[in-house]
Amino acid sequence: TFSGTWKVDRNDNYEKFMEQMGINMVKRKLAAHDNLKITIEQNGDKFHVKESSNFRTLEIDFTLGVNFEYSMADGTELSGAWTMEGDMLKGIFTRKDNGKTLTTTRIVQGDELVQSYNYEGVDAKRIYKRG
Ligand code: MYR
Repeated sequence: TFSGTWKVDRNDNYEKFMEQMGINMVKRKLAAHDNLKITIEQNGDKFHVKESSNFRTLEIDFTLGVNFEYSMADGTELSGAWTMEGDMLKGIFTRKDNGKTLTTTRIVQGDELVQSYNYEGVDAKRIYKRG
């Protein structure tokens, strides 16, 4: 289950990913140490996510398979949906500014939540621990 509070512990290739996303160096440096914390509440196919970081706090509601809008911390707007594939959450989002696709997955592995990202050929991960 994804429910619970998760604090980012480490990143893998996240700066390269942000660079591919077009995020400038100053923002990348800040974002690499954003102290991101997410609290996930899952009820069937409905999710409530509280996100907090050095940049902001926000709450997101979504239903599996149903499109919703999400603004990244730098203001880039995405539209897309999460679906469940086995034990994995899979998100396919489209950037509103350029139409390009960002894919992301979440899976619980042991006591960690692993979120992977792909954008235009660059893969990254953020790994969270329960907190
Ligand atoms: C959620 O489930 O937490 C809300 C929806 C998340 C949408 C997709 C996340 C992509 C975030 C990309 C951040 C990349 C920064 C370069």
